[in-house]
Amino acid sequence: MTPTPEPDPVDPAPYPLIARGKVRSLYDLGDSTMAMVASDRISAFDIVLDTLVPDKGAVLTQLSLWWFDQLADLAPNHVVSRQLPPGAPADWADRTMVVRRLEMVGVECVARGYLTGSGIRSYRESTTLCGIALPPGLTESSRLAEPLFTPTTKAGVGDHDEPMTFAEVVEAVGGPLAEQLRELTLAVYDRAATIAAERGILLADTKIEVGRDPDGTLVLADELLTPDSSRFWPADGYGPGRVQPSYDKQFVRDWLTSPASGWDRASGQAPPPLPDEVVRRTRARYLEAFQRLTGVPWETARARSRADTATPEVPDVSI
Ligand code: Q0T
Repeated sequence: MTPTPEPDPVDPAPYPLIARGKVRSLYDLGDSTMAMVASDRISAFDIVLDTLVPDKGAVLTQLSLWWFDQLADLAPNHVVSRQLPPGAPADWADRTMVVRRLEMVGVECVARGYLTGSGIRSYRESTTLCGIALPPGLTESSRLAEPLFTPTTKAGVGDHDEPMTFAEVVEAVGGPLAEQLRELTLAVYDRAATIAAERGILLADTKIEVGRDPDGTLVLADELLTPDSSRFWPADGYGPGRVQPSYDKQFVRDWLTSPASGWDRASGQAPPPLPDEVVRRTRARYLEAFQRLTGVPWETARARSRADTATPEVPDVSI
C-alpha cells in the first residue's frame, strides 16, 4: 500500500508554523486563527513510527469535528471553519480545521471511567489516583464506581505528564477555574461514554485540551475523543483483570513485540517500518471506529467533507 504523502512540513511552508506536535501541526493564518493539520503519522509505545497510516489524519479530524458537534451544548469549541484556507496544499483536504487562537489552560484534563495505563500503576503503588483514595480489590481494566478527574501536568516534548492532585490544580490555576475544569472534563466523559456505549464501545478514558476565550469562557480545543486522545475498547469481550486490546493500535503493538519485527523495545533503536498488512489492518480499524461511532461509512463522510469544504466556484457572469 502506498502511503499518502506527509502533510507537513510542506515545502515551501504556506503559513508560519506555530507548533508541531507528534502528529499534528498548527499554522498561523493571521487574525487570531490557525490551521490545525493532522498527519498520517502513528505512534506506538510513545514512539512516532516511520510508517504512515493512509487517511488516519483525515479520519481523526472528521471524528473530532463530529464529536465537537455532539458536545456543542456542553461547551463551545475552537473550530471556526472546515473550509481549506486559501492557498492550502491539496493534501490538507479533510485533515484540516481552522481554529481560533485561545489562551490554553496549563493542565492536561483527563477523565477516567476504568483503571488502566498510568491509572493502574498509580493504584498498585498507593491505592490512590491523583490524590483520590480508591477502594481495595481493583485490578487492571476495573470499572471505577464513578468517573474520576485525573489531571496531569503538561510535560515538555519527550517528558512524561505527572499526575496532579486537585489541590495542585487549584494552586496552578485557582479554585474557580479548577472546579470548572473538573466539571467540564467529567461532563465530556459522561456524554461521550454514553454515546459510545450505545454503539458497543467503552470509553475507558479521555484527555481534553481546554482553552479560554478573551472573556474567560472555557473552550474545547485540539482534537476531541479520537483514538489518539482516548482509549476506546470494544464492549464485547471486555473483562477486568487483563489488559484490553486497543481498538486502533493492537496490530501495530502485536507486530512490533513479535519476533517477526526483530525489534527490541528496550534497545533504544528506532522501530522497523510496518509491513503493508499491518498498515492495512490498522487503517481498517480507524475506519471501523469512525463508522461505528458516527454511523457513517468513511468514504461517505469523506465525500461529504469534500463537498462541504471545496473552494466555491466563482459564478461566471461574463456574456
Ligand atoms: C493552541 C492556542 O502542540 C499542540 O498542538 C500541536 C498541533 C497543542 N497546542 C494547542 C495549541 C490551540 C489548540 N488546539 C488553540 N486553539 N489556541 N493554542 C497550542 N499548542
